[in-house]
Amino acid sequence: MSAQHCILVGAPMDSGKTRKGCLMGPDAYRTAGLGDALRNLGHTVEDRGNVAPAPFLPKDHPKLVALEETIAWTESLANAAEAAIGDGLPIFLGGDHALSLGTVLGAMRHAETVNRPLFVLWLDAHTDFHTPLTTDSGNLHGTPLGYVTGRPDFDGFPEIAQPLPQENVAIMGLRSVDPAEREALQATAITHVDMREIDETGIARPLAAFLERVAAANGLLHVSLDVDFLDPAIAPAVGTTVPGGATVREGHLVMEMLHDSGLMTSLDLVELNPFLDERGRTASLMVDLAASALGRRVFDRPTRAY
Ligand code: HAR
Ligand code: MN
Ligand code: MN
Ligand code: MN
Repeated sequence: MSAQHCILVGAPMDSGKTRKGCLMGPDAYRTAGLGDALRNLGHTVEDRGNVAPAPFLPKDHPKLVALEETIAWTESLANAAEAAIGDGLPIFLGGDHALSLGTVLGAMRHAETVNRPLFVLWLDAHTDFHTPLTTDSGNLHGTPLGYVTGRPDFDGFPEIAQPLPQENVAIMGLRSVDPAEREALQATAITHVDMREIDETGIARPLAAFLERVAAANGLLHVSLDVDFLDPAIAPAVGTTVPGGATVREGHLVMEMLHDSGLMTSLDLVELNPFLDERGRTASLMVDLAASALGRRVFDRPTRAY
């Protein structure tokens, strides 16, 4: 993969749930040296600073947390994402996972413009497949995959003209799925790989199969990396820790395979809560994973037979 133009887009969004802190994420990634890590790999890096939400009027809702603010972020991030994807490889620095309501929408609009199919790889302990009606917590960070695949009841959000086909979505790392999500997801063609499957077969096989499908369709690939995909023992800076997550090596292997595929066209780094971190180690690990996705490696892959 040749040198890329990496575009950092800060999305200090904190409205997708009640616990605060993800708004510090973009600055933590900058402090952890994301820009230099990418420059050291030979890429050019442009930091576009932080996006702000469109103007909004907060209202109380009986269940949903910060609905108007989340809609406002979705509008501004969709525009920022659509523009950035046309200019290089955007890396969206979250911010909680509700930011993907906007970034994936922007990627969908761009894909439509260039007339190529969009695929989404969702690396997460959770499916984030709720609708505003099915969520029990009221936290909209649990809904972005429901939104972009065209599930109903996203009143007030930008309309999804052409939903993402279910066949174009793969979720990997699952270990916390609400009953309503499980039931809805099982009726879809979305690829869902839980931690047991990763234990049994390794993560390389399902990932390679998905990447082959993206390549065969000449697709664009948006990758959404939730900190809680990783095991909390190595990535404590997240509000929704679930034990039994991906190891450091499983995380890097995914990123290295993404780099080798040459398919990734946009990347979200989400749910980092620096207030919960330990001496910056989660932010640093996420920076290292992003570097692997952009070509950092120990050696080129050996071609020898063992
Ligand atoms: N399913 C739960 C809910 O809807 C937890 C969702 C957690 N989502 C994130 N992003 N942290 O994956 O409340
Ligand atoms: Mn465009
Ligand atoms: Mn998530
Ligand atoms: Mn999650």
